[in-house]
Amino acid sequence: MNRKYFKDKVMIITGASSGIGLASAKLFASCGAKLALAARSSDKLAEIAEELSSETEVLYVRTDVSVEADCKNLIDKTVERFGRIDILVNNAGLSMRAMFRDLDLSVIKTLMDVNFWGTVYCTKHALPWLLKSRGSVVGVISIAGYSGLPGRTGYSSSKYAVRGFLDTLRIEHLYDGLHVMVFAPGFTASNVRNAALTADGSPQGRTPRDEGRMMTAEKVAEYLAKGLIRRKSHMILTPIGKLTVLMHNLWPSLTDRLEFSYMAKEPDSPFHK
Ligand code: NJP
Repeated sequence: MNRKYFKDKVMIITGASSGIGLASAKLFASCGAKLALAARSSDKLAEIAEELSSETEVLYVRTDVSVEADCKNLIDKTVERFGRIDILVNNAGLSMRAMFRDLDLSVIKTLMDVNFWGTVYCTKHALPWLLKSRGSVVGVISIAGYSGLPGRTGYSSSKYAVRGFLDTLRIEHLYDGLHVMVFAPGFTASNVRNAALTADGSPQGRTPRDEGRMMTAEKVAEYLAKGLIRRKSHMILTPIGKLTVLMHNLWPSLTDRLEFSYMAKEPDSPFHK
């Protein structure tokens, strides 16, 4: 990987307090990027910024991406500090686990607010700066943004929506030098399943899957770096993720049946409640 590519680039990472965002912050700090880190947990961000400040310049901004004013503030503070923006990684995200029939609709609203609107707000306010720098905007979506994931209606909808938004933005700016990447990790070990909302909107508080068998967040961050350097439009990670997307496109009905049986076998599956 050409680590020099990131030297002195000004990079915003949302959801930088944990998982993929945190691993990315560490990787890009080691490459010399100037970082603006965002999340709601400002205490965690303060610790991370302190740790990374031996390697690079780091700003952290407490941000709830579901609040437009917070996203605007994040962009304003970044420009105030660094004078430009080269890369925006819309990574902050929230998942869920429940059947739609049992679901309080506020859960879907919350997921759309964080995953979709959070990406739209940050992108809207950063766009003039990204156009100026001919920079990159990334949306971290999911395989569930290509193929419906049962028990995750709100999650799949929000990630499909981000894909539609960014794929369209890319075409609008095809000849303006803007790089737009839709980035879909597969199952990655992180806090996402602990934080996932259940039918009534309370966090699940545990993971039903074996996190030890998943891709690491550090590996995902490496792929993110490669995608940025090559200015790729789409990246889909993990063999099962690639296979799912391919099969969904070629044999959608068969893939529905396979997904049903795969997810029905998940421990404590909401299918059986
Ligand atoms: O999850 P986790 P990941 N405003 O829970 C932040 C996608 N993905 O690293 O606010 C601002 O460790 C939260 O910070 P805090 C996934 O959908 C994952 O796995 O302090 N920030 C934390 O930093 C998501 O888009 C897998 O609680 C908010 C971060 O988001 C991205 O990868 C598979 C926020 C979540 O860190 C990173 O998730 C896949 C808000 N309102 C896609 N709400 C996977 N892990 O298997 C949350 O395909 N955050």
